Parts: sequence; structure tokens; C-alpha cells
Amino acid sequence: MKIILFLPNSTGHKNDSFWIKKKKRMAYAPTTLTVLSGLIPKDLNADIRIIDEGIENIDIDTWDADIVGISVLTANAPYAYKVADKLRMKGITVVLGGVHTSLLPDEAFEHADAIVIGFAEKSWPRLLNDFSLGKLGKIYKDDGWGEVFQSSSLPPLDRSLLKRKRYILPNTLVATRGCYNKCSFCVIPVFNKSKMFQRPIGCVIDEIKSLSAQNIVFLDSSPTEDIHYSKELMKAMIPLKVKWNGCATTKILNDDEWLSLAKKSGCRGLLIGFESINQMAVNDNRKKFNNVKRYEELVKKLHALKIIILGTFIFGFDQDDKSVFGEILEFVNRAKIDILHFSIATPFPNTPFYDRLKNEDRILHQNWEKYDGLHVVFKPQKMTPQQLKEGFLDLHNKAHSYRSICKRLSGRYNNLGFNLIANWGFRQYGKYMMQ
Ligand code: B12
Ligand code: SF4
Repeated sequence: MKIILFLPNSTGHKNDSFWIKKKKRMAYAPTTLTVLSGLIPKDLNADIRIIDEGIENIDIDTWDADIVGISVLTANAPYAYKVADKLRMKGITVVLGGVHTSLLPDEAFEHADAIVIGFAEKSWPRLLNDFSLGKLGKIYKDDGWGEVFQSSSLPPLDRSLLKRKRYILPNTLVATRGCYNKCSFCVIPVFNKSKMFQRPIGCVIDEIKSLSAQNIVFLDSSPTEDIHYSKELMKAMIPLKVKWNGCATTKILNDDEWLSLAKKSGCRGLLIGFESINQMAVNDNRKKFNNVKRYEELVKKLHALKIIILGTFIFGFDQDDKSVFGEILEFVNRAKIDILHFSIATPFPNTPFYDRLKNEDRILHQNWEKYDGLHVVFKPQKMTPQQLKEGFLDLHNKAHSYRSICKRLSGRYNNLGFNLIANWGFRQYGKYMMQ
């Protein structure tokens, strides 16, 4: 059986490769395809190919496969569907899975022979066995995937197929899935029903050892939400002497033990969702645990531990008017946030944020391609869509001017090289966004 696993491009996705145009490269390797490849039953003796369009150009006319599995995010859904339709015209069986398929299964099903809803640890092997017997079903659900994920029998990621050199950080993995929080704009609680699942710590440690890498990246959505598990994992990581990057919420500010373990276990950088510096806006979006008044204290604590902060901010909340852009610029310069990731608020389908805007008749269109954090797809409360878009682009440029980069990085010389490269990357990304 010939299987192709495909991660399609989209406007958002392309941005990662803009700065090395000919030789496509991305910051870090997604694990979607390597996980799915690892789950393929060995007794099928399948000939497997994985294709991440973020790092390589494709020509689907040359694809030779019995079955193609496509991973669909919201922003790449229209394009993924076009590819799926074309492949099916050629007589190739197409299976769609991934976040967007799970959010809108009926829509996805119009473009597939079968769909997989939710995580696929159980359903994907079952689907392939059915296919090999000529009995492919139509809808496969994720029942029982958590047992597999939490057991030591979870098949390892198939990294043998990964084009490692195309990723700046190829050594990615996850220890947990899901998040207990319910931030209104986030798809993770919708996808995972606000539950969390954890892999056995021994298995995560074995996986890290098997990578033989100095730098690893955890792609877990919100690992600090199971604080006990995350502390135990960090304790077990101390002897490994690796450097790691991952996500955390602002809650870590109150937990000195967590912070100390992070340092001891080799934490190099944390992505932190600040989202807004307006307390009403974070409260309104069910992220009340973000205490805006204490953001700078958290930044100082992490800097004292030489941990890099990638701060994410969202624009277009109901409380935001035109003054938000200047206020955030002033804040990130003052607080000295190392690396910045700005997004325009995006109502991903089926999230509470989407449902509210839909009820208020504020969704402008459902062209999913524009649901990429770079376009305004709803009517903001205190700005026009044009003002939001222009203010966002202007802020992105100002916050990545040499002046702002100097202000944010001055006086801290550890991690300077890394921070400069990352800021340069985001500066180029801004130019791309303006096109
Ligand atoms: C790596 C990553 C990226 C990478 C690669 C994208 C990718 N597909 O992996 C890059 C940097 C390109 C990226 C970009 C963006 N991303 Co992103 N990204 C992630 C991240 C952190 C990890 C993905 C991963 O490796 N997960 C682990 C794997 C194993 O899980 P999985 O992909 O869900 O796959 C499982 C199931 O879904 C299923 N499955 C998935 N695909 C398929 C296909 C088949 C055939 C089958 C059978 C099963 C199946 O099986 C897998 C095993 O159970 C996730 C958050 C997260 N932790 O998942 C966000 C996430 C996927 N990204 C998100 C967003 C919003 C974006 C951006 C819009 C940027 C932004 N503003 O944040 C862009 C748009 C990209 C695009 N192409 O459209 C959202 C998704 C929103 C949505 N509704 O689509 C997520 C969930 C983050 C979040 N909390 O909101 N992202
Ligand atoms: S804490 Fe992060 S992962 Fe969890 S729901 Fe909020 S935004 Fe999503």
C-alpha cells in the first residue's frame, strides 16, 4: 500500500519560508506527519511518504499513492480541499483529519472519502486496516485515543522520513495534549473538551534521549496547566542536560518551585500568551488568570533566570480602540519582551469567540483562507476593520524597528545572538505581511 501524508501550505504557513525563498525552511518541525506515520500498522508493509509543504514545493500530478491523508487547519482548509478534490478525480482515496476537520466535519466530508475526527492514535490504524480490506468507513472518531497516548505502548514518531535540515529546530515532541482552560478564542479546549492527557514521564525521557539533541522544542499547547506533571517532568529532565523551549501560562509567576525547576532542567525559552494589557479584555475572553498588572514582574523573573520570552498578543478585542497599538508598543519596549508574536483576533469556527460574534452578526465572511491571524474577518467593536489591519501592520513594523529591538534587548547579553536572529526573522515577516 502506498501512503502519502500531506501538510498543506496556506498564507500563514508560507510566511515561515519567505526568508529563505529558494531553500524553504521553517522554524520548527510540526509533529503531525511523523506521529501519523509512526501509527501506520507495520504489517501493512506500507510505502510511506510525508510531505510538509511549508518546506518543499509540490506537484500533485506526480503523486503515486493508493491513499493520501491530509491534515487540515482552518487557514489552509480551502486549499487542502482543492488538493483533495483533484486527487479524488485521479482515483486516489483521500482521508482528511486535523483541527479544522474536527471543528467542521460536515464541511470536510464533502471533499474526502473518509474523515478522522479528533486525535488519531486509535482511529488512523483502524482506518488503514479497513482500507486494506476494502472496507473503508466514512467517519472515524477518536474514541479511546487517550489510553494509547497515556500508555507506554504509544508508537514512536517516525522521524526517519523527516527532512531535518529544512527545520531550524527539528527536534520537536509533546509530553501532554490539551488544556484545562477555556480561553474563548482558542481551539484547543474545543478540540479536546478542556481535558488534558499526559504521557508517562519515563517515555518522554526515553524519547528525549533518543533524539541525542542539545535543543528540543515541546509543542504542547499548555503543559503548565498540569503543574504537578510538568514539575515531575522537569525534575526527570535535569540529568539530561538539554536546552528546551515550550509554552507556559502567566500562572508560573506565583510558583517559584516551577521557575527554579525550569532553570535547572534547561529551559531556554517560553512562549507566553499575554494576549492583551487590558484586564477587561483578558477577563472577557476567559483568561482571567492573566494578571495584567504583574506582567512586568513575570518578565523580570524570567530574565533573571536567563529565559527568553516569546510574548504573544492579540488585537481586535472588544475593548481595543486605536490607542491599543501605541500602548502595546510602549509596554513591550518597557518590559523588554525578547520576541514578539502579534495576531489579529481570529474567530476560529466553533469557538465561543466565533459563536458570540456570529450571534452579534459581526462575522464578515467565512473565507477560511483569511482566518490566519493576519486578516480581519469580523467587525471590531471600537475600530473599523481597516483601522485594525493598518494599526496592526504599523505596530508590527514599529515593534521590529531597530530602535524597538534595541530597547527590548538592551542590557541583556545572554541569548543575544538568538534574540537578534529571531527579531530579524520577524522583521522580515512584517515586510512580507505588507505585500
Ligand atoms: C506546529 C504548529 C504550527 C506549524 C505547522 C502547522 C501544523 N499543521 O502542524 C506552523 C508554524 C506552520 C503553524 C502555523 C499556524 N498555526 Co499552528 N500550530 C502548531 C502546533 C503548535 C503544533 C502542531 C502539532 O504538531 N501538533 C501535534 C500533532 C500530533 O497534533 P495534530 O496536528 O492535531 O494531529 C493529530 C490530530 O489532529 C490528527 N490529525 C491531524 N492531521 C491529520 C490528518 C489525517 C489524515 C489524520 C488521519 C489525522 C490527522 O492526528 C494527529 C495525531 O492524533 C499547534 C498546537 C498543538 N499543540 O497542536 C498549533 C495550531 C495547530 N496552530 C494554530 C494556528 C492558529 C496557526 C496559524 C493561523 C498561526 C497563528 N496565528 O497562530 C498558522 C496557520 C497555519 C496554516 N497552515 O494554516 C491553531 C489551529 C487553529 C485552527 N483552527 O486551524 C493551533 C491548534 C494552535 C492554537 N492553540 O490555536 N502552526
Ligand atoms: S491557556 Fe492557552 S492552550 Fe489553554 S485554552 Fe488558553 S490559549 Fe488555549
